[in-house]
Amino acid sequence: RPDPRARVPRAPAGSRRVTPGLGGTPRIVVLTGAGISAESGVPTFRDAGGLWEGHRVEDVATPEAFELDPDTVQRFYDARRRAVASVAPNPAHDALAALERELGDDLLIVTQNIDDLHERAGSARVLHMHGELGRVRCVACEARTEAPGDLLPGPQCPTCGERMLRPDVVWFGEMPYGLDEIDVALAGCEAFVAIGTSGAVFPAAGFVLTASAFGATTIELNLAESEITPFFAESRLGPASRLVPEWVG
Ligand code: BV8
Repeated sequence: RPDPRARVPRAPAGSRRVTPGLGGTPRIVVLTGAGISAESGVPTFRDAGGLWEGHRVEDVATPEAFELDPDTVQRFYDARRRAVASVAPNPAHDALAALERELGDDLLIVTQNIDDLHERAGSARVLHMHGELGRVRCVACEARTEAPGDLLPGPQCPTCGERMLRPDVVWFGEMPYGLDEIDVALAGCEAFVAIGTSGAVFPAAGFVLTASAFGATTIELNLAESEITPFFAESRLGPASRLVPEWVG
């Protein structure tokens, strides 16, 4: 397992880098993972034993898999898109939306999840670093648009008309979205809170070390100990639907 410390830029003691011109950075950065959606009925990667519809995520969530067997990958994401449409946000999503109504831009939610449960709970400032099930990207013209429904039948790109749409999600080996904005937020925040993530996937797994290197306090809310529990100042164990409303207070 890679040591996350190996990937974290060392912050000079006492430095708090804030890029000028980006205005105020959020006071609180929340990182959510599959665990925050578990009680809504969206299976997590780890609890499903890493298997989705009988596939290992690493075997279908890669550009190579899409190259080799696009129909299986499209079917995998069409099934997940339909499943997410039939579930609802839980009290953990609702509590974060209430917190945003109170804090506004002082709160940034960075989510690894590709579902839209934060938005459906009312959160507006959500950075989907691994993309979104509800959006597609055209392989021909790179346009990113709303998903027109299932991709297996091969619908046309609304921008260029080509029938080369793929899910707008970040696969293993692809560059996550928003890393510059996340980097600035981690350097300037006062608190970093991770909710329902195993810390198994990078670069998200290293965010706690960056935030604490810049002096933020760090809290983990998780059902069980994770790979990154040791790097948090505080770790609270329990279901997100109870821990998050308690933390928001
Ligand atoms: C990249 C979208 C280059 C698709 C996803 C060594 C070092 C560094 C990197 C690597 C390395 N080896 C390989 C890599 C690269 C790789 C990686 O990290 N691989 C892993 C397997 C080692 N990373 C990448 O490829 C990333 N890109 O590195 O680009 C780069 C380099 C440097 C800097 C920048 C870029 C891209 C990774 C994105 C992959 N796409 N999703 C899709 O969803 O289909 S990742 C996918 O898996 C999810 O999005 C999520 O991020 C991850 C699963 O993690 P979790 O969300 O944490 O979910 P999990 O099931 O694991 O855990 C659930 C947790 O919830 C548990 O802790 C459980 O206890 C808890 N829980 C359960 N129920 C509850 C609960 N908690 C509270 N309440 C409950 N009720």
